[in-house]
Amino acid sequence: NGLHVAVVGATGAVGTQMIQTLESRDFPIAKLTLLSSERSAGKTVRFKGKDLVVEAATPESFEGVDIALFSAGGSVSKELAPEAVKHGAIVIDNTSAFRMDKDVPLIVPEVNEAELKNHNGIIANPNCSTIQMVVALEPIRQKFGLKNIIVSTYQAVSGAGDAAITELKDQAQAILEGREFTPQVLPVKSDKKHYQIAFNAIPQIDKFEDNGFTTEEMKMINETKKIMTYPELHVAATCVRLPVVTGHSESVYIEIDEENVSAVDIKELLSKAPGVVLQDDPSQQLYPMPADCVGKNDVFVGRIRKDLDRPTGFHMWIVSDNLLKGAAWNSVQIAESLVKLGLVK
Ligand code: 11C
Repeated sequence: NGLHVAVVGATGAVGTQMIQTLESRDFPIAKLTLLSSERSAGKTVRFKGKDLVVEAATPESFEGVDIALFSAGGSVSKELAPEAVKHGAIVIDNTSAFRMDKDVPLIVPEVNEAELKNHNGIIANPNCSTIQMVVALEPIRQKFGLKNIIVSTYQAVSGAGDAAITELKDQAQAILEGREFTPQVLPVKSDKKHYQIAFNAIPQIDKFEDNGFTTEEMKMINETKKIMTYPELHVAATCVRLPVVTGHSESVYIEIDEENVSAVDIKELLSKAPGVVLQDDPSQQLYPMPADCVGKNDVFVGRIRKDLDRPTGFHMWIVSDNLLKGAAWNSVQIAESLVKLGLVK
């Protein structure tokens, strides 16, 4: 009894978390197929006390699969997600390959779960930094209206994959031991220059676009508007990479529609919001930090305060495990929603 689930990118930073999340949520699985590139095929991964062998992904791998979770990079998704759908699977894609396609729902269950019923085989999982922000801001939009978001991010290296984690650790060690090193991965492996990440902050995540924003910043802008079905919303983002392994943080300034709303009103609202944990007590120095959020599925919010000059302006600090709510947990949560809504055959 249960579903045939496939994980594509099973050995990567997100794929590993997807498998652990499927296990910890006790998702109803009859068969789990683990897929990867040729390079990682043959490795074994433990699931529910058994070692499963990872196979190289081909179009035929999806025969009989009900749900396929993809996190092996955009080009793999572009090539194999349509094949998986042809073979009858519903694809939950964690890459940016299909996110802005009109007929692909871009889902954060706390915000727009109902849109799952419009899917045509592929469902997109948003970018990690977008997800945690919309989970915190959608309840505010619903209750008080929202017209402006200005966000600066403090993003962990695991967002850039295992090679970036290794680079941070190796560099930190080299610096402490007084050894030379050559940055090779961050900010973007395929870009012209690479910079030190250990003991540094890099204001570039993904490549630059012609408008001066990076692709990561444009993802936050465009995906937020799509998820909230709110094209006129003003969103501006500055995305920065920090020497943190896991847990993205965001300093967010918003302007709401209603006047006469207090910081206490926002705190009360968020204390009951789905997927949100309020950690906000300056008298106790209580606020979210990435080190406390690792391994947790929630979005943590604190430092909520009213702007000193603008009556509709508020500031806050939003932190979440980028590999879980930002990726693996949101994808598995989408799968749980599909089952709950009776959308899986
Ligand atoms: C990062 N947000 O932290 C990126 C990683 O579109 O799913 C996720 C990229 C994506 O580097």
